[in-house]
Amino acid sequence: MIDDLEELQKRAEADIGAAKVEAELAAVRVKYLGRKGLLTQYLRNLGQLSIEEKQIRGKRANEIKNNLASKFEEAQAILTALKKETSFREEAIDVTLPGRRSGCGRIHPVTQILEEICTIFAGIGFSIVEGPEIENDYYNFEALNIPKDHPARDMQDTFYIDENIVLRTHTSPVQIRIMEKQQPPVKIISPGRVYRPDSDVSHTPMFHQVEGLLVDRGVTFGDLKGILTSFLKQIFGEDTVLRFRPSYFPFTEPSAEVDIRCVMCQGRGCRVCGQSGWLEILGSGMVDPAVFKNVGYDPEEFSGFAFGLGVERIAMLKYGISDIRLFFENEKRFLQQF
Ligand code: 2U9
Repeated sequence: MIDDLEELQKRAEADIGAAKVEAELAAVRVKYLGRKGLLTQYLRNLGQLSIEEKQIRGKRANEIKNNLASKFEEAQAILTALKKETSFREEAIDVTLPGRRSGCGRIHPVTQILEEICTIFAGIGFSIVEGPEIENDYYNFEALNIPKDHPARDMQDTFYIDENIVLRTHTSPVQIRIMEKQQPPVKIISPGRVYRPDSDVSHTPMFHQVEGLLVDRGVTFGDLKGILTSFLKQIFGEDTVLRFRPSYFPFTEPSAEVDIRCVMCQGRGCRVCGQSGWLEILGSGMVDPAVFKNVGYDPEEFSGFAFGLGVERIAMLKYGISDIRLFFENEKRFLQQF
């Protein structure tokens, strides 16, 4: 029996030594010293022995109990210290590490081009005006001589909010609103977001336009050519070659599209210009007399020209980007190039 007691002590000491965390140590304490613990039971069973045996074994068992109690205390102190040390290490902040840089923001490439276009026209004496992105049928279509049955009114080309309210499909309504309020001379550009339900490599449902309008007495197609030539040479370079090609818009007559010699292949023909050697850059024309009548200008007294361009398209051609959607994905590595 006494050997069992020594054996019990040895095992208890081994178990204490093996406990790696406080919870394990607590389990070992219950195993030996708990109410149903091995040593507790041993002490309880002493009553069955003779007085002499009881004295010897009882004394030894109590010695072992006290010894184990202090071993538990020591182990407990070590594990508590270890836990503290581990948490200190895990939660430690290395104040010598370099800080994390938050990175410096920059102007979006589309905004850069938009600002560049505005700066050029401001330099030629145009004022910059803005207006609502949600428009009614009259300002977006009717006043611009786009009748109800015109293809541009088709549901496919316009986001309708209801029968009368649309997301503007161009910034022209801004110019109608200005002309309603003031008499010529008018010399304005209207930059801003416009909306059309199109989506592919060269169309997004929202894009940016800059439109321009110059109205005065005696404005001619020659003025249109002069101003747009000056603008395109400033934005694409002094050597830019351009051509004016007859076209049709409901709000201008006559109308012309302006092409520049392909910036990728210098006119030899490539994928970007569809082998034609030319790139369509903007639309333009002399303001249709019907539009002047709608705003109360006398078309006999005043004439003017107007033009419109897509900002993303200019940015794509200037930077050689083949997919317009890249501008709106906000991929940092793409944006950081500009
Ligand atoms: C008023 C009268 C006339 C604006 C014009 C264009 C031609 C044109 C397109 C270019 C590419 C739109 O962004 S795009 O898809 N625009 O071709 N815009 S003339 O004419 C006006 C504007 C306002 C009062």
